[in-house]
Amino acid sequence: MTQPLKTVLVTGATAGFGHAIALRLVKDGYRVIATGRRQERLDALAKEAGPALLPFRLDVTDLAAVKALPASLPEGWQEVDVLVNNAGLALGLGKAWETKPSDWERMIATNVTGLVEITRALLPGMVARNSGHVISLGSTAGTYPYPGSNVYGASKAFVEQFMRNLRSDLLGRQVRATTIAPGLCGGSEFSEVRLGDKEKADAVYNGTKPLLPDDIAETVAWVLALPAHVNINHVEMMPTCQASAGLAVDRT
Ligand code: NDP
Ligand code: 8X3
Repeated sequence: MTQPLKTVLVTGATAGFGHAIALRLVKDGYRVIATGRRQERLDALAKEAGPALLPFRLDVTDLAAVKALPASLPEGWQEVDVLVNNAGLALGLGKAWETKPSDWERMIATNVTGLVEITRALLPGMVARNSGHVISLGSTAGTYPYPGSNVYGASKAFVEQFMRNLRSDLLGRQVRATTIAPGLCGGSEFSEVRLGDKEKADAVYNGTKPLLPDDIAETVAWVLALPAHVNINHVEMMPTCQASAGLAVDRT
C-alpha cells in the first residue's frame, strides 16, 4: 500500500528561507501549506509550485487565526505532519537603550509568541497520530551575542530552549523536534526588514559569500528525509567566511 503524502506547513513562505523551503519540499514530493501575510506572494508561489502547494494567508501574530488551526485549513489539509516554524524577523541594530519599544514587542510577538502558539495549535494532532516533526529556525544570534542583537538574539535563544524542552516532552513519541540555527545568510529580505534600507542591507553582505536560502532548504530536506528513528536536535551552520570572533575588551 502506498503511504499518503506528508503535509508540511511552512510559516513565512513568501520570501527568503520559507520560500526556498516550500519549493524544495514540493519538489521532494511533500504537500506544502505555504503561509505568510502577503497574499500576492502566496499566489505567485502557488502558481510556481502547482497543486501540491496550498497558499494560506496567516499572520503568526494574529493569535485568533493561529488558535483556529488546524480546523481553519481546507478539508484534506488539516492533518499537518510537519511544521516548519520559519516566520521571524529582526528589527534594528541599535543599542538596547536606543531601540523602539514597538520593535522589541513585534520581535517577541512574531519570533516567540507566534512560534509557540502555532506549535501549540498543531502539536496535539501530531501526538495523537504518534507521527510528526517540528522544525524551527533559530539563529547563531541565539548563541553568540553581538552589539545590537539584544531582543532578536534573545528571541532565538528562546527558540533553542523551547525546542530542546519540546524534545524532552516528546520522549517516547514518534514526533521529532529540530532547530536549525544559521549564521550570515543572504538572498533573503532579512537585512532589508531589519535596516529598512536596501542599500544598507546589501552592504551587510559586501565581500562575503554568505549562506543562501537554498542551503537552508537543503538542510530542512535532509533532517526530514532521515529515517523516522533519527532526530537531529540542532544544526548550527555558518558560511566559511564567518566564525565566532571571541571576546572583546574595551581599552579606551
Ligand atoms: P525574510 O525577511 O526573507 O522572510 C521572513 C518571512 O517571514 C517572510 O516570508 C515574511 O512574510 C514572514 N513573516 C514575517 N512576519 C510574519 C508574521 N507576523 N506572520 C507571518 N509571517 C511573517 O527572512 P529570512 O528568510 O532570512 O528569515 C527566515 C527565518 O530565519 C527568520 O526566523 C529569521 O530570524 C531566521 N534567520 C535568518 C537569518 C539570515 O541571516 N537571513 C539567519 C538565521 C536565522 P510576510 O511579510 O509575507 O508575512
Ligand atoms: C540572523 C543572523 O547574525 O544577523 O539571525 O543575527 S544574524
